Amino acid sequence: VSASKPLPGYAEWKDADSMIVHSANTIETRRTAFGSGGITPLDRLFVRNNVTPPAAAIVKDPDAWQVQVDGVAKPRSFTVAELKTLGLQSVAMVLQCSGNGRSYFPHKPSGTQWTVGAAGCVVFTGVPVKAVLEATGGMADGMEYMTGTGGEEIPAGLDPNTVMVERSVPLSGIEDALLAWEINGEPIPLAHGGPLRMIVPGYTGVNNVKYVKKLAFTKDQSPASIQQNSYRMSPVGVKGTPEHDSVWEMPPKSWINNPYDPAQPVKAGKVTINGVAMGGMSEAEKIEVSVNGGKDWQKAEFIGPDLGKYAWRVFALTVDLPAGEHQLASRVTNDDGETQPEERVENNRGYINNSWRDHMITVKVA
Ligand code: MSS
Repeated sequence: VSASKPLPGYAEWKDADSMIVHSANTIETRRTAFGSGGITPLDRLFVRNNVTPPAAAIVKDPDAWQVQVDGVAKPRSFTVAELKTLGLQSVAMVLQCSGNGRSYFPHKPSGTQWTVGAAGCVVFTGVPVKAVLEATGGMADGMEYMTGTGGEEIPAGLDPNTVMVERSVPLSGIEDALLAWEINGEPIPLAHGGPLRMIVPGYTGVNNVKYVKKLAFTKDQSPASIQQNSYRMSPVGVKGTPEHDSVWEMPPKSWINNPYDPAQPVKAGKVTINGVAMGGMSEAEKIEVSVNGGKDWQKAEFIGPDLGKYAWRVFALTVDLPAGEHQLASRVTNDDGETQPEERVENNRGYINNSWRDHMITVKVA
């Protein structure tokens, strides 16, 4: 069990034993704590804030929270109570930080050294963005992006572009996007972006703007530094700029969660290996496991309910493991025929690591 700091106040309701607290704004789920039911319990879900979250008072009366909608025929603001009259949809989806798996990059990118636990699978409920568009007379002409602005206060005297959490996604992201007020059936707590969050299923964590106070359809991407320079796939050693691809859609990825606990020796004989597999932008279709470091692969089974293309699925495979050391790996293929690669895509800040080799684990069987 690696060293962990105390949970910060806004997240003190988390299950401390299940979390690795890197800092007050970066809290990861332990690899042993995902469970095998497919949905991540809220008290074990990771937290990542780029800046200090707003005061807890904003979730006291969630229905009163207001969001301004711009870049439409009839711009206006809505309370959450009003949004609740416009439509209802739920989506089970992987919420995963762009930097999940960063600690496996050999060049030691700056940023939180996440292993596998800056991810979870949760159910968001809210109103489809398409219904909000309908209620506002449709998108204004010439818009190319959906831009969400976080509700954090900008400290006086600072250039807002350097601090604000404002993210733009291409219009294709709208299809399944929500303005959500519930997570796993509960009002979204402050830690996860209540009272209202912009949800773009299939896109990395940062594109799911918490405490969203403005939803705008825009010609250009946000001028905020978090859009222009951060979350860009720039080469190692090169600072991100708008010329580099923005971190948006997630690729297929899987990893094994059990057997993993270094404190729990595995007994020789039958062992049930299990983990999670996500397809990214299409359904996880096939999952394979290797018990010899990726030399041979065998098909594992998805277990439990299929919660749709944006969710992850738990997989399991029972094998016979003799005494000795074994390297266990998994690799998923999605419905578009895209297979999780052996190698990561190198990039300066260590985003989107889906290398099966980096996520491989070594178990000692006695
Ligand atoms: N939003 C806001 N408003 N703010 C902040 O800071 N962050 C991001 C998202 N959103 C933020 C937001 C990130 S970055 C992430 S991951 C996510 O969120 C997380 O979530 P949770 O709930 O888990 O905490 Mo990376 O890509």
